Amino acid sequence: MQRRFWLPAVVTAVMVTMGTGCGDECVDQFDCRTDKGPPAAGKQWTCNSGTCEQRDITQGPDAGTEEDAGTEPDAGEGDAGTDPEGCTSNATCGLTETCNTTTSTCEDSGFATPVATTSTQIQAVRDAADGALDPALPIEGAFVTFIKPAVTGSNELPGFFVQAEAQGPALFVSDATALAAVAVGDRVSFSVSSKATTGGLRSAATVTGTTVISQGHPVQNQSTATPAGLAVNRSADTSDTLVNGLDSVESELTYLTGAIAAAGSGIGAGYTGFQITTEGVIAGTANFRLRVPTTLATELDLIQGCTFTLNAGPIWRFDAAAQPSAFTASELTLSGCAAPTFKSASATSLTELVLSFSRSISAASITNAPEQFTLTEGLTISEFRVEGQRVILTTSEQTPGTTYSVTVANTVTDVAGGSVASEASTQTFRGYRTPAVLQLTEVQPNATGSGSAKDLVELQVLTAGTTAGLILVQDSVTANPGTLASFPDVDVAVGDIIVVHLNPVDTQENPFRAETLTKDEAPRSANPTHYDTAWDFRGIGTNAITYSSRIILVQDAAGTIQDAVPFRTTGTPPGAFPGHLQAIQAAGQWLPADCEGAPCTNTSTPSAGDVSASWAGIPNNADPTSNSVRRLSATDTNTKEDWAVGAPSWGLPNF
Ligand SMILES: [Ca+2]
Ligand SMILES: [Ca+2]
Ligand SMILES: [Ca+2]
Repeated sequence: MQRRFWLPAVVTAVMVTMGTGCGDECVDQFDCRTDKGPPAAGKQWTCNSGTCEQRDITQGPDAGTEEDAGTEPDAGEGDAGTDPEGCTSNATCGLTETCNTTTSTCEDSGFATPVATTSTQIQAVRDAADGALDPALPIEGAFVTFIKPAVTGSNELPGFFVQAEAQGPALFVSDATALAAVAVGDRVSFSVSSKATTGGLRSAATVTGTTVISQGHPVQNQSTATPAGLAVNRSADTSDTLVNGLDSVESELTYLTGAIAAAGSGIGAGYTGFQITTEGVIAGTANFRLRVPTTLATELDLIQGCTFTLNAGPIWRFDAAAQPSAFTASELTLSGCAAPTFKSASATSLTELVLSFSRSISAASITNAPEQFTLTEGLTISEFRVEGQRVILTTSEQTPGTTYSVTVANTVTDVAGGSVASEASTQTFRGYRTPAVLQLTEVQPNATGSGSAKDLVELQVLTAGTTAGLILVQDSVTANPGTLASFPDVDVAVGDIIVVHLNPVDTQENPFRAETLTKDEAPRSANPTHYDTAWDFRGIGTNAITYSSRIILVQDAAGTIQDAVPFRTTGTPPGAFPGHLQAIQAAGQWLPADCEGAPCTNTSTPSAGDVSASWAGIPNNADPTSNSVRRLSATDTNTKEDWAVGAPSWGLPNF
């Protein structure tokens, strides 16, 4: 149970506009409190037919989380107040009634101010000029319809919405003290001492004397439900009502069903907006968007094409744009989103398998993981967890390199209830293998000619394993072109040599054949660019080395650099070169670690170029017989002394 406050301060403030009926002791509970003092513990004053009575304070759960709110089977038949089977809480009575739990009957709440008067009071605040209100304007007996929480990344004030009648008017209250005292379903009174308008939305910025009169009213029920709440189904309303008529529906509690008509876009820091279509608004428009915290859009994986139901949310606004809003998953129901597809499976350790899907997966849909994820070769599952679009399975111990398959049952669904498409439910993966560790040994950066003359990079295997996930990079992965090659899944042994062919001849008549099974799988006799003593891999598309001053590096799937070398030509390196050099120095991959205590730049002493290996002198239009830049010894000192230009040895050890 969270916060239940009874704030006694207000009574005089709200008394201002009310008088006591002739001959009666009271017209409402405030009279009683003023005349007779505070009620006994656990009691509250009510004014019953002009007489003050103390009654038990209703302690029902908040409406909306009440298990039987709105679905109470016997609260729907006609007059809930005279239901022979009786009420169980205020949530099963009419809005202006309370449940007498002693007699199980709904009774008039005894609060004298008619809801129409409360609406007039709300309208008076909406109509007031911005700024301090003197005297403060009372609002008596309004219902708290919705609480707007603080949202990560947004500096908008949290607050709550009040309303007395389904057709409004409504008001947002951003006073923090009042917010701490109320819950959805409360009937409250307070005085508004300052009013603000932000982005067109009117709010009570400061209120005093917040009093909770009664609690647990079924305010979030639809206005046509029994018992009736304040949420109006506006699915058939047109933009004349919802957008052009925004002043008349702003902040009101709304039920809305429709479709997400476009991808999400920014709609204020921390929020994502989606153009929507409904029965009444048939074309998407930027002035009519469903607004949700970005974290909720991610949690629900909201995408174009989903059908949504906003169960009860306020109509927020920004100037002329109407923004029906939801803040938690319980407020928004999704269906009809594109079915999730099972994209891939890969082992990340001998006992862990990661499955990737196109949409966020519902953890609740996984009720029996061993039956819903079936594995071949006797592999079993002991645990699972869901992280957005990934499902991580704990498996029995895999055999490294063995090919397995995993099939996902169509009972596994995304967060909107869509089944994993059955036609794409099986993926293969190989038992986990240690990633190989590679060292750069030889580079030809200047093979700009035609025919078979292409840039080459040679590497040697320091630690056996798979080359899957390794990448060859120029400068950094975020540079252009950045990644020169993504290595295939090949099991390599210590000492193996790999030759990466960048932008190779690769036509339909003469396709480049990368090797994944053996080093002479594509023999030189039939593939003249290949080396039978090395694994021949290819680069990405036409990516190749830019022959100026550049970093060449190899890194693993986790982003850890395995080896890196800064190469320079003559002349001043490109402006970005020192930054890339500093990055590999910081990663412990190059020495000196700095330039005499300062970052290495093109003007430092020594300069960035001075500490780099030189590949100057390599001829233009080089071919595989031309001089290359090569590592000189097996000892990697991470300095320029490790490298020199000279005769090539492609596919063979350098020394
Ligand atoms: Ca080969
Ligand atoms: Ca190195
Ligand atoms: Ca070599």
